[in-house]
Amino acid sequence: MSTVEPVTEHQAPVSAHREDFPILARPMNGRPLAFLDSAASAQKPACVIDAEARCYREYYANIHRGVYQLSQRSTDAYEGARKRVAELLNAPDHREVAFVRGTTEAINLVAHSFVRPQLQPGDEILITGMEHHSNIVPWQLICEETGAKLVVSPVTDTGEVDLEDFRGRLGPRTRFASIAHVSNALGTINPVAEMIAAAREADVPTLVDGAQGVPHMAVDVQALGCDFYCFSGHKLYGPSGVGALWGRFELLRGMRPYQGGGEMIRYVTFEKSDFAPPPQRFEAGTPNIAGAIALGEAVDYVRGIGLERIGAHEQALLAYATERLEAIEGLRIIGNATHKAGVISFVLDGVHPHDIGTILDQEGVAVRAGHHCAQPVMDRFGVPATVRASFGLYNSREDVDALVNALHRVKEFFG
Ligand code: C6P
Repeated sequence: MSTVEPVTEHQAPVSAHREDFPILARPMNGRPLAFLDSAASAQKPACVIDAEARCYREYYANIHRGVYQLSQRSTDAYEGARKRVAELLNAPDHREVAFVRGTTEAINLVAHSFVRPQLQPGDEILITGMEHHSNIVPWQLICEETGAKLVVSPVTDTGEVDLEDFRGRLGPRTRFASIAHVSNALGTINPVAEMIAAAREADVPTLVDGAQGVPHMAVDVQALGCDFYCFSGHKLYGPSGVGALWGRFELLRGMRPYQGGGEMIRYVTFEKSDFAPPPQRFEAGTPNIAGAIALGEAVDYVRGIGLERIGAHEQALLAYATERLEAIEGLRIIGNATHKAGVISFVLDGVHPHDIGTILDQEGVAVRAGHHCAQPVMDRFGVPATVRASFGLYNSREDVDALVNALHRVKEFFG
């Protein structure tokens, strides 16, 4: 497998940003906290926490409604956050970004507003075998309602998509393809640009689930060529309960609203309502105003450090962790793709992942143990669950060392 790369001077300062995260200064069971669960949700830097608090303390009011100054200030900050998200994704137009609760809501929105109205019995939706439940269940629901079929391109033994297989499953009945940028359970970085190109050749629109992509790499939706891209704020060092859906304007403009309510209309009578243009059409009701503003701050924060630098730092950690974990007898890494983000899933002979997670916690090491909301991936690899260590910009080799030392304690404990 990978050899250990020295952490270069260029990469070293990234983990120094640990100091930006107040929670990481708090000991866990008397030890420095080794937080290795950023794929579930990342910790928040002080600037993000402060941005949300500042909104509530200094200028909070409902947006798009008030003529008074506070409301105008909130509206400007909220719309400013939308522009930041558009820049993060290199979207051509900020009106193509709708704030949603997160990746899950974004996928449901596209499923119900874009895909479902087009589906006929026998039509197909294509996904891969490594999707998170959020990119499986919404499609199953609309397939059940319409008689369409969910088609799955299986995962290889190394935890990768087989591009030829994926291409081969794009047929005349395929109406949509929805694919993870990065697998949350395996860490695999999918060749999404090639997959999207194949779908475009077959005239099939695409959505990329970027929940695990955006925190680890620079994303350019124009270069990718997809039709929709979505992510969750809480995995990008922003608040929970807010995320973004990007979609091509010409598609968004033709889509029915996902929910009805205030703010998404132009004119309402009891006979008929006229809908607002995107993105307001998809933001019914009062949104997570302070959360969206704080997400804008998180975007500035990661862009200030540089997503390429964050990605390189995590790659170095991944290589180091892979080498150290592989040296542990009885430990098996699940997911050995050539291109991986900072996510390592593994099992240890004779010890249930939940027991491992509990002992690691006692040693101050936070990991996720379970099926990671990706049960088909567990089935594919014949395991009920895995332990998953995932990296953020604040992690360092010390965190990996703490994980490895704690795993030796697990082995001692279980004999
Ligand atoms: N994965 C994990 O521990 P939400 O919950 O809407 O913010 O994100 C859902 C989601 C969708 N796609 C992928 C690839 C994901 O990883 C996630 C969230 C977390 O892996 C929580 S289950």
